Amino acid sequence: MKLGLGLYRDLLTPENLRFAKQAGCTHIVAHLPGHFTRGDKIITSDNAEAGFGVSEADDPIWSYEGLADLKALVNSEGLELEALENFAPAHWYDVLLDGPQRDAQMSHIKEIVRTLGRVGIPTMGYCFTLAGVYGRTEGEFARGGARSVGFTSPVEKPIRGGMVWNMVYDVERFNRAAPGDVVAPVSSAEIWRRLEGFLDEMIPVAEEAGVKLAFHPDDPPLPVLRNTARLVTSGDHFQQVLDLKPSPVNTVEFCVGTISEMPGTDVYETVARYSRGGKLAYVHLRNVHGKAPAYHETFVDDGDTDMIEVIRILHRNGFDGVLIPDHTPILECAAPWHAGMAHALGWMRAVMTMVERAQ
Ligand SMILES: [Mn+2]
Repeated sequence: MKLGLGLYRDLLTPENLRFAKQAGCTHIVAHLPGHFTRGDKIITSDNAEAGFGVSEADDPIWSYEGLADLKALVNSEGLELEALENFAPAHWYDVLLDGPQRDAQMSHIKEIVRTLGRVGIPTMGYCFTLAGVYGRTEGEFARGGARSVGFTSPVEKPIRGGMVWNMVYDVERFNRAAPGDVVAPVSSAEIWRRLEGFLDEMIPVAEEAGVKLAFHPDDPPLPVLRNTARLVTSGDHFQQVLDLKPSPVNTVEFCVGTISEMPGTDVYETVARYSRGGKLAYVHLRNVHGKAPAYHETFVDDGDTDMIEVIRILHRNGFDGVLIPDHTPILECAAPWHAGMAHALGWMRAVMTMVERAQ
């Protein structure tokens, strides 16, 4: 197993790459859409009306040159670029919403996947969701009053026009805010139909490009959020995604935190089932206390799930991919995000080594 760090767009700097290397990482996952940092603060929750902010379509980092430069930067610090995490909502909002620009946007994101293949980035993570990571609050929820994010049945307003995936893709339309301009309710059958259409077109492109498409489950894992149905909200649902379009490149971005939030799902059985099948592209390790619709995020060693057992199962089943911390509570000090990540990375490195030596 390999240790990685996920870095948001604004954190992809030589200094942060060296931080990852120094903390024992060998791999990087780059989360490109949006600016999840503001100055030295990481945006961990989305209490603002506009969610995680504006999604930009024309960021040059998505070009061949942009991604080749990014890979070269990561490599120059002695690390591998394992995956990109998430298309920008501005690239594919009408794929998610089944809108008039769907086909043009499919062509664009197919081109992005081909570019990953040309540059040599093995994995494209994606999250096929309309409401996205909506409704979390931030508070002193973790051990010792450390700040983390939580979810406790927030008021669910319909999604305003110009928004999807909890980001704004059309600022003008979003600001105009005509009362009836909202995303109409979407049924479970309809969102599965849209995913199937996406996979039918995208999997052959990914196969040809040699890029794994990795599906992230819905976080929070509620069957419906903001009137829109969601796809993978229990451990059984991953298999439905894999069965829609069987292929070596139809894989899972396995978020143990989200799985821990799923009511009625056995985390260890779910980890065992999917890691046995070799369908995990990479793993998000994160712990929580509680289940949807009421939970909060904890330090990796301090939630409801025994993450040592999770790592043991992954190892026993031959998982040899990358584990990243996902998000963590922040530590009260001069470098809150870095300290939170260093704590998680050190803990993970130790457990991975322990489990691998125990054989
Ligand atoms: Mn995750």
